[in-house]
Amino acid sequence: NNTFMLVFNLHTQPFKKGLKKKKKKPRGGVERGPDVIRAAGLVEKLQAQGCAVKDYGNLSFEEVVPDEPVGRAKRVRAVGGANQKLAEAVSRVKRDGHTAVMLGGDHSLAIGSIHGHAAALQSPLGVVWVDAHADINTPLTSPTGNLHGQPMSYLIHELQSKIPALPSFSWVKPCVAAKDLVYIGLRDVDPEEHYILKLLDVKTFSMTEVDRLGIARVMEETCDYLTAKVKKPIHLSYDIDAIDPSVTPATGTPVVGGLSYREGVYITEHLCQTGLLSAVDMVEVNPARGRTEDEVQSTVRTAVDVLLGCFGRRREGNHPADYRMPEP
Ligand code: B3U
Ligand code: MN
Ligand code: MN
Repeated sequence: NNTFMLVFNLHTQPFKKGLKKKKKKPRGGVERGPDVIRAAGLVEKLQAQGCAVKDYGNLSFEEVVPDEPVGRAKRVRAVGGANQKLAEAVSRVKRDGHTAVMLGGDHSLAIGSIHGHAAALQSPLGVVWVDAHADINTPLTSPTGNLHGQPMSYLIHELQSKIPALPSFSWVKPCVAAKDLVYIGLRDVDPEEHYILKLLDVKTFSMTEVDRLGIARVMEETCDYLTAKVKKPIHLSYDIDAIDPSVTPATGTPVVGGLSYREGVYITEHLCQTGLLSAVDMVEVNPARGRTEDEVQSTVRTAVDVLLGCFGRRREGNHPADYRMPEP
């Protein structure tokens, strides 16, 4: 049960000046996610449940100046270069046979994370994308130009003819088939993204399906769908904004009507039991977006619990396999 942890603290949106001014104490942006998740005891808690953990620390990235928008796409060179570095690191961890955990940072890190994961495997990958958003805009459909709304578009084979050449992105090769992707938690999808999802017949469990089927059925169907032919290793890309903002408010783009804490954790308990979980991203925890310390703590604690669920924690209780009762 080896957990090897990688951290990626890239943020694609510059820290907003207006936000900074309003706050008495600026607390940093989404790049501080990994450190607050560590401070909440992630490593120690994983070790306590029997995982061997190596914290690789924060990957460091050079600021690219200038990094002028390409069309509407922002911070392309910085994000491209940083993801190339991340992909190589993830590949190494996977080739050594470990499970990789990537802490964000924003969801653009999935480009390097999934790319590196796929490169290390000789077989195809299944991707479970848990998010309020589909993050499948191409640079040309994106209404915002934010790369964290686009990562899946770079990775899907079927979209390649729609992706323009971007500086620092030439290393990115599509590595996921549309049929090997499942979304859970969607409720804020752009019209262009909805078109793409329908065009490619991507499997989606929006909040409507979570309401209709219940999370247990959603997870059964997700795993049946991904493993119907062959048991593929699973990459879980978990955006904390999939969970309802009443539970995880400290995130960049909260959307009402999300997963409950219990549904959010159930997803990981179920995936863990398949034995196929091969890499996990935990992204978009942004301590600066919590209005109170309680909001930050609730968000961070939930992110930690989601990750613990990925590595064997069960709510029924847990005990080590070698536990022996004390004899009188
Ligand atoms: N779909 C919009 C909004 C968005 C996506 N992901 C987040 N926000 N976090 C976009 O920018 O592509
Ligand atoms: Mn996302
Ligand atoms: Mn999101």
